[in-house]
Amino acid sequence: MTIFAEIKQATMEGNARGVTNLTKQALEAKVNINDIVNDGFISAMGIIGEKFKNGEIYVPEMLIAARAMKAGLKVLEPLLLLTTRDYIGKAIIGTVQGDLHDMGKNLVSMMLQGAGWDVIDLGVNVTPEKFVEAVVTHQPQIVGLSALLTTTMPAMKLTIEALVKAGLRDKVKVIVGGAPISAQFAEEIGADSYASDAGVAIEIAKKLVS
Ligand code: B1M
Repeated sequence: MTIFAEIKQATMEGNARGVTNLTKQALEAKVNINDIVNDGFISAMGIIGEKFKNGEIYVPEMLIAARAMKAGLKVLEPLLLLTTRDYIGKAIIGTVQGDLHDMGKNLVSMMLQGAGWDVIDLGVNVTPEKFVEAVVTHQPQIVGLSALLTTTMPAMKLTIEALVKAGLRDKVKVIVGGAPISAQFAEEIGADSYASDAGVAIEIAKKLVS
């Protein structure tokens, strides 16, 4: 079994200690961090999501797997946050109202910081009003919205509408992302861009302000 397969297995089993140790081992072996994230954590979450959909596991198992992934991300965090580039700008990020999924958002947040952004992370279940308030307070160039549920996708639209209503829409670039989101949906709701993953979000954020 490769180290990535071992990380994936331990994540699916919700073995946080195992994930921590294996992630440390992988770093010592100088493997690519993106491979740990994609082939280990995200791949595990894909299978967990499928099992949940098929009724093979329930919310507690999904939560335990998520905690194991969090433990692994904690090991990677110092490296992801390590800024190797010059300051680019300020970004606000949050998971939209009604949605509690935060791992993709956290990954985007960490990678933005690592790429030279000052990131204000508003957390999960963020109301449109809270996004507006944060834009007024922090004056970012980028607003990042994350949603993992089809039922919370409309909250992205409501957030953009709240920015329009507050007269702030042309002061920021809005990036949306999350498993159910698409480029077409981004266009429909008036976002500036859609990012399929954290790496793409970093590239797009830079392009949008340059
Ligand atoms: Co939930 N959940 N969940 N869940 N959960 C999904 C999303 C689901 C697809 C599972 C399934 O049925 N197959 C399903 C949604 C179905 C749908 O809407 N079509 C689902 C459901 C139904 C639910 C509940 C309703 C279950 C219930 O209670 N009956 C409930 C809702 C709670 C709520 O939010 N109100 C719920 C709860 C939970 C837990 C709390 C148990 C837990 C979350 C823990 C946490 O986040 N702290 C959880 C988990 C773990 C999942 C799955 C298994 C994994 C999500 C994850 O962390 N992936 C998920 C299945 C799946 O996604 N395959 C599922 C890893 C993460 C790194 O990937 O977030 O996709 P992701 O981020 C990616 C990209 O999407 C992108 O970049 C990242 C990769 O680099 N990205 C962005 C994300 N945000 C971005 C923002 C950007 C740019 C890119 O710019 C700003």
